[in-house]
Amino acid sequence: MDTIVAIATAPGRGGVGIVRLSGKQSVAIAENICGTLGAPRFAKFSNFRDHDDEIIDSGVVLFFPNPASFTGEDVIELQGHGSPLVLDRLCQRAISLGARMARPGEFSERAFLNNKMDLAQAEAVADLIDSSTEQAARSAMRSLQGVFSDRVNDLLTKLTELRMYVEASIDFADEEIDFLAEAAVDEQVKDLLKVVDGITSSAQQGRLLREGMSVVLAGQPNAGKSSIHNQLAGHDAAIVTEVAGTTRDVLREQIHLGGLPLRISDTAGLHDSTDLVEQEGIRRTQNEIAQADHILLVIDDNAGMTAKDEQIRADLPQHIPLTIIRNKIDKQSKSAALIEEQGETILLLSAKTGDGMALLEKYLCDSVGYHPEDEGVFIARRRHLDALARARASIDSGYHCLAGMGAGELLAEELRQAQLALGEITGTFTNEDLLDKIFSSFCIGK
Ligand SMILES: Nc1nc2c(ncn2[C@@H]2O[C@H](COP(=O)(O)OP(=O)(O)O)[C@@H](O)[C@H]2O)c(=O)[nH]1
Ligand SMILES: [Mg+2]
Repeated sequence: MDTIVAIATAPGRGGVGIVRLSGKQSVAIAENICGTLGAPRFAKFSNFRDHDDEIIDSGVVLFFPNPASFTGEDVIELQGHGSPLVLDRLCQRAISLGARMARPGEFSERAFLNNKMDLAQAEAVADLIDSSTEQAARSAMRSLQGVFSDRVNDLLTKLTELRMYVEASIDFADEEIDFLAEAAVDEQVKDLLKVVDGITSSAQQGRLLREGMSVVLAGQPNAGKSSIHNQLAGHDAAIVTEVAGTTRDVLREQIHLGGLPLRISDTAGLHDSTDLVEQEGIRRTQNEIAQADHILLVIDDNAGMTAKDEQIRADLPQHIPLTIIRNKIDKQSKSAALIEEQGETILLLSAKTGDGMALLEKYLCDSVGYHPEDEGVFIARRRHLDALARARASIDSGYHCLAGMGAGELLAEELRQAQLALGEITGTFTNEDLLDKIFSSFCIGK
């Protein structure tokens, strides 16, 4: 394995900047730059020198001998001043001494390969760094500490025990006693399903915390889209006037609802415009809508659902969940409400008075199944949920093999498939492609 080097601190200027080295040659390279190193894990003040002895920077050098380091290899940290130029020079110096530039996520990948953490934990490091709400950061920390992995591993243990029992029973198939029926195996399989469902529901919350949802406000000019946008954002982000066609650019705000990251986009009103600028705004609106998780179609409650509104709705992508907002209820002194009509959700509110905004916020959380009060949620990704779903499908079909035909062999095979799927979460079973895909999405230096 090569010795790798990268700037570990965020790009840009800062009080302190850190260059990190990992690998067999780290110590030799660091000694070349700093002179003698201090005791392991003790800070030592040093000058960082170039090949001609010129001082590049001065700061603290730290040595973490293997295996007690982040990567499990010899790790050196050079903590200097946070100047991108100085940090670059230090990296170049390390490279001239035999290191090579680290690939994105390579430090974390080595930590995984050296069993310092499992795959879900390595991913949690990236998610902790990227988290956009306090709740997301907390749940990333829980995954990092192994809460998610422990639950998956407990399930794996149960699965393995049951599979061993089932396989042993198959070998004794000729005996008088039917072992598969004896030990209430079907009860145990059902129990496994319950455990998978429990983990899945926590993981779903975790994925929501990580990815959030994007909501786009669409509708006719003057329906009150920008007013609702501003209410959600909590400040006057968009210009509101009674002039139709005020909003042309797509305006995006990142907010959160009880920890759920929410990207809201205010857009140009949809209608036939001859104005060149507005036409471009409408084109951009359509792009924005196509990428949304949820569309809020805003209409004027006083005018009701007009033919134009119907036309707009018909033109929207049908696969994206849509909710109708009947705005401006203050004009007729109506109260805010959430109603279901012919399988459609309609929200009555007033962006002017703010009446019904809390209802909208709660509704958005509910619509994706987010429960802000959930304790113990751990961060999770789409690929984890996918693995959980495959594990569940295998266990479920194993259950039917047993219940329907008493087919122990098939149950054992399905349990094995479930084990493989679950193993992908923690990285017990992975392939190089998956690892590449995961770690290459990390930043350099991570
Ligand atoms: N009475 C009342 N007026 C509103 C409400 N929401 C927006 N308006 C007014 O409707 C006009 C258009 O609002 P705006 O948010 O710019 O609509 P947009 O074109 O859809 O973005 C402005 O004059 C707003 O003050 C509401 O809930 N009640
Ligand atoms: Mg507007």
